[in-house]
Amino acid sequence: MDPYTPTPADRFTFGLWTVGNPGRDPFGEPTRAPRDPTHLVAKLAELGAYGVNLHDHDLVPDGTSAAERDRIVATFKRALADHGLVVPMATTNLFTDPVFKDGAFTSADARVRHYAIAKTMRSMDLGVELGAKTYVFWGGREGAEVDAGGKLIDALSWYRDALDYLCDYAVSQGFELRFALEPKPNEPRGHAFLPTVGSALGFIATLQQPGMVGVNPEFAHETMAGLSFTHAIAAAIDAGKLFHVDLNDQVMGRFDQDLRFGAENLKTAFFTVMLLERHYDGPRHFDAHALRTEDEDGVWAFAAGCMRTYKILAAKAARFDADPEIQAALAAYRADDPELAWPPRFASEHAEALKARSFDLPSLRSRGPGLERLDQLTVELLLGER
Ligand code: GLT
Ligand code: MN
Ligand code: MN
Repeated sequence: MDPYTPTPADRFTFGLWTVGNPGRDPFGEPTRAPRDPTHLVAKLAELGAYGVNLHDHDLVPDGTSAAERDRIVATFKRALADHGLVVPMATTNLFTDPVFKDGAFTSADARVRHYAIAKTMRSMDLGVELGAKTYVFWGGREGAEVDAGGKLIDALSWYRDALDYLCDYAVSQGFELRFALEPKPNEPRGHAFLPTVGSALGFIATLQQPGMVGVNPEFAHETMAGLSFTHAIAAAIDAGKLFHVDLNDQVMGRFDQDLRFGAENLKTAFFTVMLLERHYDGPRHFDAHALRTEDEDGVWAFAAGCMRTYKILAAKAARFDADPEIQAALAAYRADDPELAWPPRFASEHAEALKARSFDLPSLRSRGPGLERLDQLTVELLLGER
């Protein structure tokens, strides 16, 4: 069998909104017909995916009666069971309904803030009913264009109050849910609140139950902010907060493109996969969609491509670890000194001795660490020459 054919053991997931994306953009009508969630489940299973994620409104349109909701959910559950797919993550659509035009948890209107919390609780109930263990918060409309509204500080505290409330709700229901905040710098708002992984990590520490809350970094979003996605997930891993991940691709400085994973920044994708393979055991979620030019065949080529590229890069990462020349270059780069134990343990005598120590600065200044060669070896490995 082709070693790059995905299987559920790879834990690849897609959102209903990703493979179901009809190709609408702000300037043009949809280019593809809407597809039934049960059809998407069957196709994803056929391609070797592990699971499917959803917003409340991807499955149950807002305003659906309780009886109709139960019928839709039962049909969806049957499709999941028939095709062996799970729902590891769920989230709330707090951005499409015009009621959220100036924010959901951060709306200046307290009635909207309460409605957003109510909608989220109903959506959490649905997600948990379907088996979700991670609950994502992408604050699509949490932001501003007009700072004369004066809500910058209030908005953060309203956001905090809402998350604290929802943590309490999850605990009160006995839900085994972890929350994952998904940052984005802008779009659809001019300026989004919690624009980057770093800002979300700082904010989480201010919550009442910080242990329940982590991040869901998205490749495209950090890239839009001009930041490195690999560096962002490294920071999340270091903080013990990488609860979920949204893989896709993006040209820096553009609108949110949500391109096929690996379509644009292959090297960043490679180092991302390397970090994930070493430090992350959750689902690999592709939050991307086929280009608007594509028909349904293009959608499935896109989905298969995301997973296949991930697996190829994972195999390359294993090769990187096994390549003697690369490993020798790495060992040469990371210099140690037997006289200098790391981490240094503070003691007054140690500090005095360290201040008094003489370092061979001319040789440290002139040492070439070999990064050009190491990088070239990496490029050749990615190009299939090693
Ligand atoms: C929306 C957004 C994504 C979020 C999804 C979850 S919805 O498509 O562009 O980045 O992850 O709300
Ligand atoms: Mn995106
Ligand atoms: Mn996303």
